[in-house]
Amino acid sequence: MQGKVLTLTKRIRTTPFSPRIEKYVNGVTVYNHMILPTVFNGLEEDCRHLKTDVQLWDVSVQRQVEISGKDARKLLEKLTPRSLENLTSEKCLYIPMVNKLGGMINDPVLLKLDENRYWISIADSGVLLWVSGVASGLSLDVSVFEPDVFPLAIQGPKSRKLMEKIFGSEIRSLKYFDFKKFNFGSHKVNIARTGWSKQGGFEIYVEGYDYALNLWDELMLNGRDLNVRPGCPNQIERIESGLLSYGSDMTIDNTPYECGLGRFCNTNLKESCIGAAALKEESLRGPKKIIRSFDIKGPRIPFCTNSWPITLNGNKIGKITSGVFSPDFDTNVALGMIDVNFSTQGTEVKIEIDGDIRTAFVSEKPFTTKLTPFV
Ligand code: THG
Repeated sequence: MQGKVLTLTKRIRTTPFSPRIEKYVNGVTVYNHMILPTVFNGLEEDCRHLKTDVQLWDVSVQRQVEISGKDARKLLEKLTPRSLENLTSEKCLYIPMVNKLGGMINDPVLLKLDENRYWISIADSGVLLWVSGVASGLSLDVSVFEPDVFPLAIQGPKSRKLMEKIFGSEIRSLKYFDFKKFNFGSHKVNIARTGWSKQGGFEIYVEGYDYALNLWDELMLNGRDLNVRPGCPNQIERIESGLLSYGSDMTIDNTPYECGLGRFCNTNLKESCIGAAALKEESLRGPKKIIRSFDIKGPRIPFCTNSWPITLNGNKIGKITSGVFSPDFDTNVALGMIDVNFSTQGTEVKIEIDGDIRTAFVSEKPFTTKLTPFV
């Protein structure tokens, strides 16, 4: 279906920033029933620019599911195996959410707005229905809904300089995974030091349509000398960095341990969260398969839209779930799920790409370059 036109309907939502990016965007996908740009000037050029300058990303697709009310905290404790003990207001927390079998429901970022009010900033799956269902089943006193919030990510080594121009020097004291309210004119906006790249950056939780375009324009204007451009999560950069994509690299059939997210599961302490028993068992037994990075040798691979078998001596031992050519590492970088028995650093395997057999090597670490620090 490559190259076909995607018919827009009411079910595929645009965002407040759509009018500003329409002209520049060269590819889009659908994520949480909403448009997400995937390419501007080509994946490789977008990646180079992200690593050297600063980009504005319309990541409105990172929908917020708000949980508010007297039992909000109680519900959250059920929803994630991660300990929320040290969660304070103005802190973001990456929280796996699982079902009773320990299967991943989603891997959102949690924000505590106040004691009885939380946002979960979700990846692509039906969290609103899941959370509403759990709340109803437990007869909890909460409301669960998707507020009109549209995250705008400012990513890249020059992102801090750009943010400082608009929000003042206080932005410099914001630590990784913290958030805080800043003024934009008469508006108060939540800004976090987060984002789906490893190049450094921020996410602005834009509320409603009122000031969205004005904020976009201010960022573009103030970023002229920093070579700011519209951008989007970049497949090359995120695969190199080992950032996992729910629905691609992991699904409801995978546990957090299989996804390398075991460090976010405190199942010894949390016996009452959904999936606790299954996760505890898995933590003792150890997962049978695990996500790893891969270096796939040979010429440039095609873009991985489905998955490619990983084999050893003709036996299937896993699958590649995302892969792309990386100009910086001058090789094909990939993520995939592999039998733990063959998951150690440097293990040689074969990958079948549409009938073509390639040699690949397992890597226990992401592909990391020396990052350009914030300017
Ligand atoms: N930001 C916000 N919402 C999001 C994403 C985001 N929703 C969708 C998706 N991304 C959720 N998934 C992730 C996956 C990885 C990270 C954040 C959200 C991430 N991981 C870091 C890492 O892997 O190095 C840090 C994890 C940690 O140690 O806490 O940032 O990007 N708002």
